[in-house]
Amino acid sequence: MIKYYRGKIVKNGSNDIHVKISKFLSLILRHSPGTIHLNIDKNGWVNIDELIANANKYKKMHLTIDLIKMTVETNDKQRFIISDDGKRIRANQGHSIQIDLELECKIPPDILYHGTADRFLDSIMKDGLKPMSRQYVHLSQNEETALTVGKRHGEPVVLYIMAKTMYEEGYKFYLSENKVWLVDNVPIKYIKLKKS
Ligand code: HQG
Repeated sequence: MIKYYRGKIVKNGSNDIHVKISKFLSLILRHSPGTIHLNIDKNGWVNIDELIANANKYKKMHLTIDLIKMTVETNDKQRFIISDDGKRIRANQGHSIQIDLELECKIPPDILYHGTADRFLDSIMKDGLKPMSRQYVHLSQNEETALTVGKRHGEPVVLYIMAKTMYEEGYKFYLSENKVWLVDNVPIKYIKLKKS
C-alpha cells in the first residue's frame, strides 16, 4: 500500500519522514508531552489516538497510526514501543521527565562503555558521570555504539566503566527494552580512560 505524509509518498524503511517523526516522538515521549497538551502516565505511556489528535491539532502534523507504526518498526535504535493491545506508546529510554519504566535491576557485564566528547572530560574526571538533563546515565554494550553517541557531542571519547565492580559495590543497573544500560551515576573511581 502506498502511504502519504503531507502529500508525499512515504517509502517503507528509514527516511526523512520517519527520522522527523522519531525526533518528534522523542521530544514528546521523553521530555515534553505538555508541548501538545498530552497526558503521560507514571510509566511513560501515552494513548496513541490522543497523541495523533493532539499532534495534528497543536503542531499541524499529519500523523496517522500507520506512520507511527512504521516509525516504531523501522527505528534504528528501537527507541519506542507500542503496548500489546496497540493502544499506547512510550519511549524505551532517554527521558528527562521522571518516569518509572518498571525495569528490573540486572547484573551488568564487567565493562560497559560511555561515549562523550573530549570537552567534557575535565568535568567528568572531577565529578564522575552524572545524568545531566536525563533521568539516568546511559551506557552502551559495545564500543562502536558509544563512539557514535560521543560523536553527537563533538570530538568523541569512549570511557570504560567498571560496571560489574560497581554492581558488586551496590549500584543498581537497569537494561532498557532497546538494550541501553542505565545507572544513576558513575563515580570517577569506576571510570577508565584506557582499556586495561
Ligand atoms: C556528559 C542518545 C560534564 C555526558 C544516545 C554526555 C544515548 C558530563 C552529556 C542517549 C558529566 C549528556 C543519551 C559531567 C556526564 N560533567 N559532562 N560530570 N557527566 N556528562 O545526550 O549519554 O539517539 O544527555 O558524557 O544514544 O550522550 O537520543 O546523554 O556527553 O543512548 O535515542 O553530558 O541519547 O539516544 O548528554 O545520550 P545526553 P548521552 P537517542
